[in-house]
Amino acid sequence: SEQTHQTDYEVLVVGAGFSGLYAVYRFREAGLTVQGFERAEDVGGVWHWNRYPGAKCDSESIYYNFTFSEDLYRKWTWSSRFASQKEILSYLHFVAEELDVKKHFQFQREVVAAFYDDVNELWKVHFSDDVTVTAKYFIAATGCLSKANVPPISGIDQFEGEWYHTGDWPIEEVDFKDQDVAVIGTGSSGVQAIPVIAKEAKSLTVFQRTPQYAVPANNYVYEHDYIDSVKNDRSSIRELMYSTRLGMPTDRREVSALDETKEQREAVYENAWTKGGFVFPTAYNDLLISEESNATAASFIRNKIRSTVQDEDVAEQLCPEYYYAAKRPIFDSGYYETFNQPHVTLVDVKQEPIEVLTKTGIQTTKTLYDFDKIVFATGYDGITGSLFKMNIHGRNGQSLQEHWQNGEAVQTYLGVATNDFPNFFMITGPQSPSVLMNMPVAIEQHVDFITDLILNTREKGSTNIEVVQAAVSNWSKECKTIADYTLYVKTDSWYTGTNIENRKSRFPIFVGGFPMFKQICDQVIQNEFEGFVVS
Ligand code: NA7
Repeated sequence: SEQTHQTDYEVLVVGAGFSGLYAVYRFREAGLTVQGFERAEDVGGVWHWNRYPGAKCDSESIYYNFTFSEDLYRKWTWSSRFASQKEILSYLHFVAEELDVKKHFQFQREVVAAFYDDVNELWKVHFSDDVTVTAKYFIAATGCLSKANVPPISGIDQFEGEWYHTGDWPIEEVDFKDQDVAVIGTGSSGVQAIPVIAKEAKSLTVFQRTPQYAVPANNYVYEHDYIDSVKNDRSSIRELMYSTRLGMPTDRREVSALDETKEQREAVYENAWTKGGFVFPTAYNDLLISEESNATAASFIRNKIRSTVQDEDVAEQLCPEYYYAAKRPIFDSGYYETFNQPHVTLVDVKQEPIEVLTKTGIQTTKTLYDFDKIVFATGYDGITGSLFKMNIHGRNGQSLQEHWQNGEAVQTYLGVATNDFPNFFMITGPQSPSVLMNMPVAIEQHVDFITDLILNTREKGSTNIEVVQAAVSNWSKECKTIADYTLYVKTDSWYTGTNIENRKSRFPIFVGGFPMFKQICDQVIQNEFEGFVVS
């Protein structure tokens, strides 16, 4: 591509979500020249794109925010326990404003390729508009869920109605009134959208591939007094967040489900069901380790489904079999009840696969369904998809895809860097604990770590940072060793990447929990950033 413009920055950050905003702020405060780039027209990251009806966060809002600044924490007021997409997006606009970082971003600039220049020891980053920018440090603040997965169903172009992906939702409101609507996919996004769309649509047909366990979110409006006390308590809330596995407090009990009687378990699950959110999957400490423990939670939820859904056949079709919470746990607001409404139909695509999209709708092996609108709630090419999309090339022109064998052999050090990609850093990267926890906490820690690393290197009189191959393979082994104890690796999900057709299973996540991860990182810092070399 023609080089029409060239600017040098010390740090180039891609993404203007939680990660990018905080990264740009921290790097600037550290005295580095930094430039951010974002493909959307404004800040927000996933919260900019995920405007589908019912979109909400599953982390409690008082924890789903930055806690590094007293001022910032005090100035923002959350309305309810689980904030809507709209409210979170407003929060991120507020953050950008308060930290005064928007001026460091260029919007509607998408990275199409990036190359490490061995000779000049810098990154050359190419954008979709043919512009190339050079920088010393190249930071991917691109998140884990930014490459939408629209399944390769033929005939999409033929369909004459409107279709949408939940992660790429139009800015203009979509009207479902008097419409025949299809939703394909029943993950967190589908389960949030389905009850809301059902309220508006003339008819709703849900295409389900794998039935899911959904537990009530139990959202409620915060009381003023509560919010006031929270604001006065930032430092202890932050400490609590930093000291829990999920990066936010739950009622996690350090007890095996098998150590209690059936009656005790029922009471525990019933209580967790009422409280809602992450209380349920953390009710016992071995739900993701012991198949037997897991089965107790799974059967409790199946019983709830059977007692909620009136039509017995539909109830059975909605009952999942996989290990509970080994896919991302789902929290709902009236999901199963929706199937009691006469205008809502469930289609099991394992029994009745989708063959093709026609002009008027969806043709399965059994029926042609006509629709005005089709919603793809089909998820993402998670974790590695957002990185591969940038076509990053390290030493000797090797692409990240080649380096990680298309995502099947991901190797990083602490989720932050990989060998042969000098001065390239990832926030919430593969093999970090981020996707299994409350993201903003992980983000603060990752960005702080990278900033310290850069400053430390500078103190040593250098700017070049690389990770040692041995550190990378050790970390990857450690991640795998812990993961192999869990049920995650035995379950198809976007964690394992098997939600994408023809992808072999992998599990690039550190499952030791956040406190252990942070302790390891702090030790690395104390040991003068061991595992990194400065040249
Ligand atoms: P998810 O959780 O990956 O869910 C995607 C859903 O789409 C899931 O039910 C899939 O079934 C289904 N799917 C995917 N491809 C197809 C095809 N080809 N045909 C039919 N159904 C399909 O994505 P979400 O957006 O809901 O949630 C992503 C994360 O956002 C979530 O985990 C939270 O962290 C927030 P499957 O189960 O793979 O059989």
